[in-house]
Amino acid sequence: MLIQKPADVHPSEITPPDLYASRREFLKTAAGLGAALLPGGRAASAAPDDDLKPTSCKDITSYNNFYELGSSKTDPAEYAGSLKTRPWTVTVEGHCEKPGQYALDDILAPQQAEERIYRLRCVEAWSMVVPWMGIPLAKILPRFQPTASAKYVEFTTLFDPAQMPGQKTRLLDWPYVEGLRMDEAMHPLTLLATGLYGKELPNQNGAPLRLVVPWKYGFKSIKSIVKIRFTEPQPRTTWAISGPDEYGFYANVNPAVDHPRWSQNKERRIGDLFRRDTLPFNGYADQVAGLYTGMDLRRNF
Ligand SMILES: Nc1nc2c(c(=O)[nH]1)N[C@H]1C(S)=C(S)[C@@H](COP(=O)(O)O)O[C@H]1N2
Ligand SMILES: [Mo]
Repeated sequence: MLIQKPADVHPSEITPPDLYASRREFLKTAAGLGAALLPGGRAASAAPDDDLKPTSCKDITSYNNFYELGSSKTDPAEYAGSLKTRPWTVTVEGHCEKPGQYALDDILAPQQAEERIYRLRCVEAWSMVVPWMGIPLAKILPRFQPTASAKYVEFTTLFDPAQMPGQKTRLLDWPYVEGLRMDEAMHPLTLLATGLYGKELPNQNGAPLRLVVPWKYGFKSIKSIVKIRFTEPQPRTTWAISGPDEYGFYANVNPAVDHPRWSQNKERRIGDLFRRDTLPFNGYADQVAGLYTGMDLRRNF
């Protein structure tokens, strides 16, 4: 992944007043969620007050990583129009009792999308706070009745070079594939996002359906998903294929483990001037560290 110059960052725009009110709601939701998940109701972390202040909608939708739509941060917004997100079908395969082709509405129904404010931390050491709309994956996967052999779940992005010009290049090994261990996929923080800032997901952010795993580097949050496959072996994921020493399967945000070419100790929040400390598990340690008890997270990076 290329590191971008500060000049590529758009100045933050002022939040319109109608969004300001819903922002307060988002904050309440996020705070409530965190508290609900903590044993003994402890405070989440010593993070600064503005730590979950949403990044401007303009920055979230114009500073993107979506290599299928080009490798610069502004390409995805520019080429988003060629992607057709309706009708949309998701194929469910592998170790489950209910494989098949599901229409998008069928995958989502009867669940109602909820608002969740999550930090997004890119391995390139920038970050954002996104008010997502989405449905916890844990409310969707059980419908397919995964069997005992389903140890992992693999996700695949649409492959269609006519709609996704980046796929005419060899930039990555297309289609983009990501995966989670079953317990990570079923964790209550893991979201299938369908929108942001209270609106339908813009194409550049991964419409119509993208994964959001807030304690992992952004590349785990795969966009425009067309396939969900339950597997026994650990899936081979796109960035791990492209650079096995740089992008591991686990990809947990870990300030103690440097990327081979730069430190992961600090990050620049898009819209901020100064860098801030990166938090272990991107600030979600209280909720997710238990998933990795007994694992060496320097080896399983
Ligand atoms: N299919 C697909 N999904 C993807 C990517 C990609 O290139 N292709 N980039 C990933 C990376 S590296 C990041 S940081 C996030 C960026 O999400 P955003 O553009 O919504 O901020 O998307 C992730 N999901
Ligand atoms: Mo990223």
